Amino acid sequence: TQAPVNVTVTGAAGQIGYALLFRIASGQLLGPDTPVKLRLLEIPQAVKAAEGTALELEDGAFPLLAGIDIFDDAKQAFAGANVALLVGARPRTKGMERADLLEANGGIFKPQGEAINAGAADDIRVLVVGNPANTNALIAQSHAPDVPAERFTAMTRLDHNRAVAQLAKKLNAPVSEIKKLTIWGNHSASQYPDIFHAEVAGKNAAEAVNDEKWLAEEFIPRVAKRGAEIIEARGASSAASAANAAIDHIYNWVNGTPEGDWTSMAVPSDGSYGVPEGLISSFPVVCKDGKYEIVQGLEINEFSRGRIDASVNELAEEREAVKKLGLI
Ligand code: NAX
Repeated sequence: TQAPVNVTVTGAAGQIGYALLFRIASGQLLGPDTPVKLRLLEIPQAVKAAEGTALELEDGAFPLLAGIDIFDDAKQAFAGANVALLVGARPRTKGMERADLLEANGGIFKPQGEAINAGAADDIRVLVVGNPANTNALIAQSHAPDVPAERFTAMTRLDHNRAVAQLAKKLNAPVSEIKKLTIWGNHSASQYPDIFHAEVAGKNAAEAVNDEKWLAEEFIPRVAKRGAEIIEARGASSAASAANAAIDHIYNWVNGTPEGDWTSMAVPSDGSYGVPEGLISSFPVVCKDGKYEIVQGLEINEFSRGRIDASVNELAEEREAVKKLGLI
C-alpha cells in the first residue's frame, strides 16, 4: 500500500475545519487508496479545541487515517506537508479598513509561506481558503521562492459549485449535466460566473437560458452574494459547503478533472486572457496527471470582458496594497 500523504490544515478548530477534517480522514480528499496523516495548525488558544476534534477523529476509526499531530507553530505544521489547506485567517471586523485586514492576514500568510518554503515536501500543493483568499495566497507564495509558484492556489470552487447548482435549477437539469462553467477573477463580490461556454446536456447553456436579464440581475449577483445569503439564513457563514469545495479542488488537482469538463481554480496568471502575470486569479482549468492547465482559446464576449476586467482590477489593487504594506 501507499505511504501516507501529509495533509496540513490551518484553522483546524474553526467551523470549516470541523466539516473538512472528517472528509479528509474518510479518504475523500485524495481517494480511497491513499492513507493520510493530518497535521493541524491552530493558534495557541484554539489548540485545545483542535485536540477535541482529534479525539472525535479517533472515534471515527477511519481506516485511512494514519495519524494526527497538532501544532501551534507553522514551521512544524508544514514540515513534510504534501497538501496544505490554509483555512485559518483573520476575518474583517467592524470598522476594519482594507489595509488593516490585509496587514493582519499578512501576519498569518507570510510566516506560513516561509514555513512551506522551509519544510514542505517537494510535491507540495497549497490551497488557500481563508479570505481574502487570492491575495493571501499571493502573500504566502511570495515568501516561498523555492516552491514553484503554480503550487499556490486559492479557492473559487465554492463559487463554481454554487453557480453550477443555480444554473441547473434554472434549466431544470441535474447538476451532473452542467459542464464547463467558469468563475473568473477574485473570490469576492466582483467575481464573474460565466455561462457562455457552459453546457447543459451537451448544448450551450447561455443559449438554453436565453435570458440576459436573469443572467445579469439574478444569476450573477445571487452567486456572488450567496455567502451573505447563507449567513442571513444560517446565522453563520458557509462551512460544510466550503469544506466540500476544498475537497473538490484538491481531489481534481490530484486526480484530474473529468473528460469533457473543466473546473475553476484561482491560480497564478501566466498572462492568459489579459490577466496580469502573477495575479492569483480564477480561471477555467483542466487537471491531468497531478497538474492543472488554464483552458486556452475561449472567446470572451463583451458582456464577459467587462466583468472579468473589473474583478481582475480589484485583484491588481489588492496586490498594489500588499506591496505598499511590504507584505510581498
Ligand atoms: P472560523 O473563524 O470558524 O475558524 C477559523 C480558525 O482559524 C479559528 O479556529 C482560528 O483560531 C484559526 N486561525 C486564526 N489564525 C490562525 C493562524 N495564524 N494559524 C492557524 N489557525 C489560525 O472560520 P471559518 O468559518 O472556518 O472560515 C475560515 C476562513 O474561510 C475565513 O477566512 C472565511 O472568510 C473563509 N471562507 C472562504 C471561502 C472561499 O470560498 N474561499 C468560503 C467560506 C469561508 O467564508
